Amino acid sequence: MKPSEQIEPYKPHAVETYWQRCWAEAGLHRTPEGDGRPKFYCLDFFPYPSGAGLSVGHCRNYVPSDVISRYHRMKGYAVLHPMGWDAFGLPAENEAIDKGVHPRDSTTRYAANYRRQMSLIGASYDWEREINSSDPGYYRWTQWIFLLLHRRGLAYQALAPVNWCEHCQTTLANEEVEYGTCWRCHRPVVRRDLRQWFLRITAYAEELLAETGHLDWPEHILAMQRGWIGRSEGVEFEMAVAGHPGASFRVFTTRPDTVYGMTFAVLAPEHPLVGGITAPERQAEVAAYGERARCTTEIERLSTERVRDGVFTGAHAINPVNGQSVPIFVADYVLPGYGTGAIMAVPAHDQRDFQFAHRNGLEVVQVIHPPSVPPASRGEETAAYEGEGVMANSGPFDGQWSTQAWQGIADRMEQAGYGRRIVQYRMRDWLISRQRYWGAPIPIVHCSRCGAVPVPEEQLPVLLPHMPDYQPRGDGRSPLENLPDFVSTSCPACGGPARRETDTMGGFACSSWYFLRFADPWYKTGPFNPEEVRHWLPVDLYVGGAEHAVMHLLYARFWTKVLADAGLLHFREPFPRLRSQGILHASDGRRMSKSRRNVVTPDAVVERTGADVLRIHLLFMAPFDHDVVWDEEGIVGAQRFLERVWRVCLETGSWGPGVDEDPEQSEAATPKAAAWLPHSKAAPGLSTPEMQAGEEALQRAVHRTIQRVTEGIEAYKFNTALAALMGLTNTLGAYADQRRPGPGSADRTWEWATGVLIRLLAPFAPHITEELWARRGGAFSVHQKPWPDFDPSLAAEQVVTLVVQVNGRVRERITVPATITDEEASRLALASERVLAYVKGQPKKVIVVPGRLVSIVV
Ligand code: ANZ
Ligand code: ZN
Repeated sequence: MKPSEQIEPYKPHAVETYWQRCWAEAGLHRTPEGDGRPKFYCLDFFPYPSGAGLSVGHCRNYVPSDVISRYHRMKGYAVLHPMGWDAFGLPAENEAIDKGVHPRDSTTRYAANYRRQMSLIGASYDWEREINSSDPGYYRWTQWIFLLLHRRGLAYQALAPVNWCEHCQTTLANEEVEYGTCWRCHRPVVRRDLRQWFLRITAYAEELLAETGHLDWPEHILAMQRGWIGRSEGVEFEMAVAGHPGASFRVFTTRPDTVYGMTFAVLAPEHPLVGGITAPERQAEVAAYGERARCTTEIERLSTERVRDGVFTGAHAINPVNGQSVPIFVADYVLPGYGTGAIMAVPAHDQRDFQFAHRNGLEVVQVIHPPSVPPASRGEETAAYEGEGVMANSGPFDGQWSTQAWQGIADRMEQAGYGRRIVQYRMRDWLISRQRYWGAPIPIVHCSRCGAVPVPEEQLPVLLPHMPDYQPRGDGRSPLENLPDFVSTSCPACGGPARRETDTMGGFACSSWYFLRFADPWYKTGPFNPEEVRHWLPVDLYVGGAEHAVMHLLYARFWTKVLADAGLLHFREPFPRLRSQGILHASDGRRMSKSRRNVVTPDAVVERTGADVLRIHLLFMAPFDHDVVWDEEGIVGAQRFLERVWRVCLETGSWGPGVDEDPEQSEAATPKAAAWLPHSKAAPGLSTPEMQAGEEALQRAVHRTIQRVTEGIEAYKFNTALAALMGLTNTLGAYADQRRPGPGSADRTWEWATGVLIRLLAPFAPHITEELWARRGGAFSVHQKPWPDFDPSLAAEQVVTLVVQVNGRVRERITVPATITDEEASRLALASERVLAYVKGQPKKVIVVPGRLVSIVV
């Protein structure tokens, strides 16, 4: 398409600032009250506002969720698209310490900056519902839910070996330990025995796991949740310690079928029985080993790369199925927090046991072998055989298939009364207390007479006192301990002197229920307004990254189930549908991070190209869920596309005045309407059969585009939706070049087609489309116009049958798309085997009559 000099160039910045102001003034993104329309709740993960601000990586989340929200508004839904700040917690506090500011000030400032940036990229949040989890009006309800959990026996205090980050001076939940390191500072986490608050998420393990089968979530996130919950079916049985009357320990195994192959047993170094059964001369060695294990991260302990070492206790255990006695070792590959913290070791069938046996010269007895391979003679194995097979060396079970023996041995253990089948979950209870300042205080008072007493509801919130100096104390206790006025209080039960709990809740508490608050953030009499929650929840679409797969997403599901069991919610899964965007790496292929100086901010890009171009670029560069590298050069493609749209839609101006006016007059009077005149090929008012055919083709192209864009958005395939819009823009350009709408007889098809283009593009590029809509005389706002419908029969790909002649004789008929080019038609005709039988070598001539015939002369 030739550029029209008459059209004023597209100036994104002026357009974008202008319309952003109009939208804000008109309250365009305010959530509609219940008005009979179906609701659509589109939610982004709760962001923690960081000082670095948003990068274009974050925009890969916020732009698609904005497209979805805008699309649903045009589809006639009442849309709730809110935003708020996960302001409490370790990330915010650590950053504030680094910068020497108070987290209250920094999170307020950073949140304002996030909001500015989100508006800059045209995100259509309902800012009236903005929430901040560090507001007392919010966290009083976080505390309220804690008390509800406490009342229901789901919050408890216990002394347990817990994850401790020396650098962050706090305990961490298991979910916050990544490969043995702290999720915030990435330093190794150690184990410490501390009295902590736990939430009994394990009580919901079974449901949390089962429900993953009904969630419309990305498969890899479901797999991570399932793996984390970690269900194992097995048998727990008791083993007596020889020579220690009354001493026994239980082991958990998923392979009771291998019990006759047990050649030793292993206790975790932390196992309570270790001290009691260790022979006196071995005590020192065993204690030293335990000390070393304590400093080893869990991931190292489990690593298959590691040398399996351990120490002999000097004691023996009795295998209950055959009465054999086996040596008891202490080794760190057995973890204290899983199963019973003790195992029966079967080196022939468990690789870790095999490695251990090899290193310590222990016996290997094979009890299962593949049918075709007889049991190896002792000591000849090179690796554990972990599969099924035929039983051997197993007394009455010899010759059985191992899965049958599994059941038989489990039955026998249960009948004899020393064992039972159990289901074991890998997930542990959620450690919620933190020895840090920046969080919601745990609403508990400790009384020497009454114990841990919940703060009465009417006394909530337990305010987090302002502390200019809030740094960790260095002794593992919360800085709130420094405030005698906070600590000393009276017992709500007996009125006697008491101490307040000084631990705060980990930040994941706040994000476990925020999605309920958005339904009515002004509600004063409870954490959420039951009526509004009934209307808006559950969330229809949740959008966010995979990094929260086993933290936030698991916790929020847990709290939802507890609230449902308390009769407060009508659903048990908060996010039935989740979509997860791929990661956007910096152009150096690494994660964008301030320390690497490779962060691209939306501000910088918007400054250069405008927000709509950034949006299109982000959506078009890769499928939504693919990881991708930021490519600044590719952005010119998006820029050219929008410039083309601009020209195509303004070229005729046929919606404005002048459409029905005398062409001579309108040229002078309305510059907009004059724009198409220089290219006009058709005589005014003339309508030839070719023109009609062109119109029909355009109509079909438009219907096809509506279908593709609609389906693209619904399937989160924004790039293919955009490809369809680019195609339509080109079609329109070609149409305009070939044939101008006849002045005086307005080309209604053209008007309609360009109007549809603007509406279809509106969710993707909200500013330019608003401007084009207005310039063409459309009423504010294009975002409130209905989404175009398509006619499936018109959207269907048109096909035609071409007759293929060779030297004037019909040899073949081929069915091709109606829009096929002449080159493509002749290529297809010449590719046909039937045709090739008559065409040897280069044909002399190929003539194509579009829609009818390919004539080949040889
Ligand atoms: C004997 C055995 C023989 C085992 C065999 C496996 C294969 P999952 O599937 O993850 O639940 N185990 C039990 N408690 C453990 C602990 N605290 N620390 C480390 N390992 C522990 O794993 C269950 C298996 O892991 C159990 O079954 C046990 O080893 C080991 F051919 O018992 B098995
Ligand atoms: Zn840390």
